[in-house]
Amino acid sequence: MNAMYAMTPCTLDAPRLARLGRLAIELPSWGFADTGTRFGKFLQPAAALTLEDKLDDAQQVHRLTGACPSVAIHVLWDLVEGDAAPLLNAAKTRGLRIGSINPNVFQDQCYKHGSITNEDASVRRRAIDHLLASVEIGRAVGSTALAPWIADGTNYPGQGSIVRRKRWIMEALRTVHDAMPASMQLLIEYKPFEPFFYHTDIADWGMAAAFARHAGPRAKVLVDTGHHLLGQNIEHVVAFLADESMLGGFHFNDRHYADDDLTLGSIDPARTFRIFLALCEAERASGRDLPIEFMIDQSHNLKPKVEAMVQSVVTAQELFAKALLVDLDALDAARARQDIVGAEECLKRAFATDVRAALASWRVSRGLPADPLEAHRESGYESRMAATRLPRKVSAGGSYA
Ligand code: PSV
Ligand code: MN
Repeated sequence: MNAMYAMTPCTLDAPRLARLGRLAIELPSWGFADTGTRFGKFLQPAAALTLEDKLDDAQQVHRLTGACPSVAIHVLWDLVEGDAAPLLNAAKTRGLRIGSINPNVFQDQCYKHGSITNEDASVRRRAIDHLLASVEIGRAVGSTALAPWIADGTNYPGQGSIVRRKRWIMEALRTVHDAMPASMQLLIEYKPFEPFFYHTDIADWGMAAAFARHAGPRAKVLVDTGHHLLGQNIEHVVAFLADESMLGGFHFNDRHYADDDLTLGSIDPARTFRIFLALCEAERASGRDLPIEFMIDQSHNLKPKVEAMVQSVVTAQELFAKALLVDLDALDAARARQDIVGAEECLKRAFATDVRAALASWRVSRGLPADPLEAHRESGYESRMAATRLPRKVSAGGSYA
């Protein structure tokens, strides 16, 4: 082989495995419940009905992978505003932590024309009050992140004053930021379209970063990997935000067209690998693990939900492991000599390395199943849950025929 391309072998050594072991992935409560498309729901007998069911499912994923100690919750879907003690207890008894609190200012009828951007001051007030109530839930359960998705936007040119709406968002997010305990971060999520189709008030990472900067020092950007226009270079966004100390977290999923909520890495594993590589480079530059929340945001209509989550976690670990394998010194040396092919080969070599056997032994060394997906199937969890949940669903009026 040409000496120029002779690189050190790709091995997952102890520091790399240690870093992998510190990758904690948060599960979304809503990913375990029956959900659908805008055309209908395909129900699953084993899907969760209650918050307790969702936490049971999250516990199963954590038991199998050892990587998912926290669960993101959605206010209104999981609990109403107010007493959060039952939520805290339900998580604790299962050895889990409540992670990000996702307020809900998009489903109530009053938000038809916007929440914190509504022309009606009483609706704006109601939305802010809900965000503040969500902060209180977070405080009560010891959550470290409030993750509001502001779905506001318009469908037609002229429908709203983009500037007035921008200013209302700035005001609202600053109010929320200032109400948060010091231990909490405000993660601002962006999305270019849906549910509105002409303009979205927080359409991209640049707007989210501007809103975050205005809100205060504990406000950062949340990158949902499904929330980009086709062709967006997501790893560039990630590298840029990380270097600006503005990257607060991820909502991981994959997509082919829009916000498809598909299993991480199912469509384009190379992109997820490059996103992880951007993080590895940022971590090397800063000399420490970045304080980022890695969260899954996926809602599966067709795949069994627990399986899809296990698959996503295992895929995240595999792709992070591959990114950790990139020889960053060799990469930098190739860049220094302006060797484009050499640099690209550093990436290709790591991405092509099959890490599955190494990860299987790593899992076993940590007392975990070598193959979490296989262990899940062998456990019979899915059919046990179907047996206990289906009758409850049918008696609640669900139709599974
Ligand atoms: C919106 O598409 C979103 O990504 C937000 O994060 C919501 O909280 C979540 O999906 C709901 O499924
Ligand atoms: Mn999301």
